[in-house]
Amino acid sequence: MINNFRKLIVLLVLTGLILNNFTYFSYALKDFSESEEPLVIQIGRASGFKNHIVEVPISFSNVPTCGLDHFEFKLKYELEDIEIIGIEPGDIVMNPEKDLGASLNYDESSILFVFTDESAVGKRNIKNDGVFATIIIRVKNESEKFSLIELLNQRPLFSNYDYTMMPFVFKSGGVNLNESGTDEVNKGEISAPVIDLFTVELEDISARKGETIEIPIYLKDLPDHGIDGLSFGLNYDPSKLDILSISDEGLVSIFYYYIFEGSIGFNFLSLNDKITKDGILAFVTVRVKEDASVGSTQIIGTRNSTVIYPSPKNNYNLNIGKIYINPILGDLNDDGVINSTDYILLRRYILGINNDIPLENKVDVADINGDGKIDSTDCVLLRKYILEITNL
Ligand SMILES: [Ca+2]
Ligand SMILES: [Ca+2]
Repeated sequence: MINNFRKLIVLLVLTGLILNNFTYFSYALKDFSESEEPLVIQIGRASGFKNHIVEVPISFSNVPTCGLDHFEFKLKYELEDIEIIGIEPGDIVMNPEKDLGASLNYDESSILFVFTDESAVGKRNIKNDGVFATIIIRVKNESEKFSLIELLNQRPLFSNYDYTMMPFVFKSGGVNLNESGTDEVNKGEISAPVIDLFTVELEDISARKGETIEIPIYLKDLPDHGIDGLSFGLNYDPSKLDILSISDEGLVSIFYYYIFEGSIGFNFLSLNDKITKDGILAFVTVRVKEDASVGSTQIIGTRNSTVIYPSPKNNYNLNIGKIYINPILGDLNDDGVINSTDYILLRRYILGINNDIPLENKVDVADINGDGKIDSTDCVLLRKYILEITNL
């Protein structure tokens, strides 16, 4: 009897839950149908000449009465025309520091916005029409063009608290690149960048073929409040260089990297303490291949993505250097080995018999004792080396 009574209670509770959920769901649907027009996301327009700082607001209208609990959308912009340097949260976002995030992806030249009501009980749902966020932009180019900012169609979603998807419409905007602004809000102004950029830098370096060198990656001009992480990539020519190892200098608590056919990807995170002091972030140990051609080889930097809100100052320049590949000392004909042919070339060169050293900068290969002159002393030293009497 008691058991049956318990079963009845369980059944009643379950029925209650199901009915309750069902009612809740219907309510959401009712709410949804009440809003006749879909949510409209209007990307604003601005005008500016080169180096002007302009503002493009993203405004919401027809916000559903049930409110927006979480949403995400990605906008595409023209990387060669404009530079996105910051985000200002709009009035309709109650606690932007907690609920709003924005990041830039340089590979696809997009900006991603994510809003999640972190109260988790719907307290900060967006219920009003108005400006959601303003994009702060520096005009990079001058042309007759209107540089478009529009939805990048990768599954944007707008949801209410009950996971009901809201219908929406995006209206694109952008920046007119050859006009000074007319209306007050979007008038372009020449001003210093809003964000202090810090610098990630690799200096130019020179190395001989076959030589192994350590290239430092510097952090420069870090902001006083520090940075908590960054990610970037380096592309190099794998026919000329081998990456042997990468070591961090202990500035960061989490350090990831990968090396894959001509590119290195870095990811740094500082979990507890931010990095506040300039210094060497890491060393890349590179071996210049013996058969690499003489000349400079560039290391090209790529920035994959950067969070620009809520930590907008994690934005940086990436100054990437070159490696000048010098020939091997004593290898006058640049064939990768030092032998009697090189000696003969040097001897004939000194005697003025011929000028067959094929390299532009002869001092690089022929000045064996490094005194800046090519003379009989170098000849003697090279001969001793070939006879295995001395090292170079
Ligand atoms: Ca040679
Ligand atoms: Ca010399």
